[in-house]
Amino acid sequence: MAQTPAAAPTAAQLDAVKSSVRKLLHQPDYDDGSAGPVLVRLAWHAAGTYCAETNTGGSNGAGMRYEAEGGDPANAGLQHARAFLEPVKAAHPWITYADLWTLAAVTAIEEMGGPAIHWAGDRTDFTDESKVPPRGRLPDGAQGAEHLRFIFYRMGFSDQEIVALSGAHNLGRCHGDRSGFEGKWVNNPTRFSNQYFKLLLANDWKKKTLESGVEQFVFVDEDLAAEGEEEGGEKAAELMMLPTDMSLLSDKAFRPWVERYAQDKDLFFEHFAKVFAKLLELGIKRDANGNVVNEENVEEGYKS
Ligand code: ZEM
Repeated sequence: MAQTPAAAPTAAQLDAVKSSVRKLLHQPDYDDGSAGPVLVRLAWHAAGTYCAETNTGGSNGAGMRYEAEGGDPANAGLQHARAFLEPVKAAHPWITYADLWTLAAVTAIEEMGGPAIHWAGDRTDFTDESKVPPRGRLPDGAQGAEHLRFIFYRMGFSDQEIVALSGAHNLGRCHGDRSGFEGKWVNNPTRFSNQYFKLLLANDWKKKTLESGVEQFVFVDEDLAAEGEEEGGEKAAELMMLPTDMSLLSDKAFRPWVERYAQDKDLFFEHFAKVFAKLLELGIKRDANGNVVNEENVEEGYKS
């Protein structure tokens, strides 16, 4: 049986969930002090399995609760995001995990200074592993533009949308024990901005091979390095880019969007809000009232 709450939630119930999410964002002992970035990544990886051709994967189901999806090496570290949200789920048991994960991401982005993002609910949770999408559908940061198109065209995104979505790397960091890559893209990784695009263009990124053999691109901010010398300054001042991030610079169709988003924060916010809302709707089919239509990849929904 699907988890079927008795009725569609009221606006007040949704506000209560958002308020609970806001309260847990401040995490002084975790990473850069915020649960926000990893919550955003959780929603992205939940949705980013979508395949338009087969209409499989997508933000419905919350399949990462199961080993088949949650244990995918591509999802390493996202158990922290799920654990942060457990008390919210306990306090608001009516909401499905699939709705909670996506709502938490838009709440976090807004709270970190980003744009308001349209969100609609009514997602349902899988009750077993049978509908979990196959592994291997998420992007590999070690690759380039061709790979990005292969992955994101499968979901139905355009070149412009790929660049806008990549701007999420304003947030958070890479963890050696999760992805193999190390470090953050921007100096203030808990503040949503277009800094990622500015840094991509402004700096002379140099290839660096980590001890593990993983290759990424780095830039050392000399001023910050001098300031922080006593506390191991060089590392604190080092920013990074993935090979896929660098491909946005070298690709003829991607680069103009990097330039526009670097110059125009408002345009980036507008485009990001639109494309992130689209991401969260992948795999969700709605009727004229906005209610989810039950399909193969969907459990029975709210009874409204
Ligand atoms: Zn990310 N991402 N991502 N991304 N991502 C990481 C971290 C974060 C790629 C990727 O390989 C990686 C999008 C697109 C792409 C976030 C959001 C979004 C990390 C580091 C890697 C390796 C993971 C770790 O070690 O913890 C690739 C190749 C992408 C293709 C373009 C999109 C789209 C995103 C949202 C819209 C966020 C917020 C993080 C930071 C997570 C954290 O824990 O701090």
